[in-house]
Amino acid sequence: MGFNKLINSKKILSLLAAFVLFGTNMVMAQTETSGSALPADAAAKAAQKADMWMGVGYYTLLFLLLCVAVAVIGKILKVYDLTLQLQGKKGINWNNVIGVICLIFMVAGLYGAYWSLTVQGNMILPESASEHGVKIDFMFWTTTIITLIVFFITQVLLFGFAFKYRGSDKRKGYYYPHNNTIEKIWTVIPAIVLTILVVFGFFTWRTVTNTTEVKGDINIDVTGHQFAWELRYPGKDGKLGSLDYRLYSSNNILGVNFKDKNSYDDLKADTLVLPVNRSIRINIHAQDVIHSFFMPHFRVQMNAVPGLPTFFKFTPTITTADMRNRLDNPKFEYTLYCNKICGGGHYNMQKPVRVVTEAEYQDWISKQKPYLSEQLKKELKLADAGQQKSVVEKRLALNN
Ligand SMILES: [Cu+2]
Repeated sequence: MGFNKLINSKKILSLLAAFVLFGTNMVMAQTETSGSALPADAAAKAAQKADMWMGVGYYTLLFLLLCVAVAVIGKILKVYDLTLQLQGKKGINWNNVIGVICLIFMVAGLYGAYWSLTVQGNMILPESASEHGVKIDFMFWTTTIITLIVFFITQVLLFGFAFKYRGSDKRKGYYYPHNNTIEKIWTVIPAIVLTILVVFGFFTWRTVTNTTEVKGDINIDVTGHQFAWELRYPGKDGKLGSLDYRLYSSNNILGVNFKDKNSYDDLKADTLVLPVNRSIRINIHAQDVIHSFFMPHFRVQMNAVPGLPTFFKFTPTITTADMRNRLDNPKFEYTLYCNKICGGGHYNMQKPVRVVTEAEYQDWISKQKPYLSEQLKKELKLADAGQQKSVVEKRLALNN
């Protein structure tokens, strides 16, 4: 192969592209670590990230090396085969070689699948901590078991047949191009199974999301922006004031509309605290790009779309303390994540979630600060905080 031909080869070019890509990633990871002003925590995180990319690069190179080794062994066998033939001996039986490789591949592949299921399967989420999550888990396991059975049968048939009916001088291949009955069977059966799974999923999703407003619902507003979640709880009236993005300011980052008197006692919170066994309605907003409200332990996920408020209703069933006991992990915390890759700080868009008893919840909520802060009152040209509520209300109305 001439040099020009080598350079023109698509394989060589894609290999080079892969090297360049990994090289850039490693360099980027390293420049991030080299920042000296980073706090210890961030530096540790950056180092971890660099390690991860080094790991990816290492395994990719190892894989490429393995490919080269296999190719070299193949060439050596080919030369050996040709030498045998030159000496007038019977060459290597390639049908047997390929047949055995198929069997090895099947055993190694099935073991790989088993390993993945047992080792990585251990990292799966614990039991659902919400009422509807049990239904979603049931659907998940039904799909997993059906696909596992199909996977096992098809892989064994595929590689087993390739081995059993490998080329041989003793028999001749039977030309069998088409059979309508077989075509019908392998079209109709998967179609029925998939339809059942899809309809099952459709009805499960319907029962999860087709909810009506109930009086006892706890309404919580969650707003996503790059890169944090903001929480707003209703005050004693149990109602949240409306939002208007045009009212946004540095002191009113949610753009709460203070013309709406329901907003006066709204509360600000740092942690999403939920009372157990109560129906929770999360109203989901976004201020810049699409985020996604994701609480995997509760099997809750809903996109946060700018200009289009969404909501998710669910009932948490296991308190944080209870879950810690069940998992035998005193440090366990439920977490709220963003599940849309919304920008550079996406990975850090998290909030702790605590599920507590009703009494603990009442105690916690009584300690939360009002959203209508002193600065905000000044900004809205309101009188001192000591004023009577009725006066505040009048002035609010005037100033809006
Ligand atoms: Cu996000």
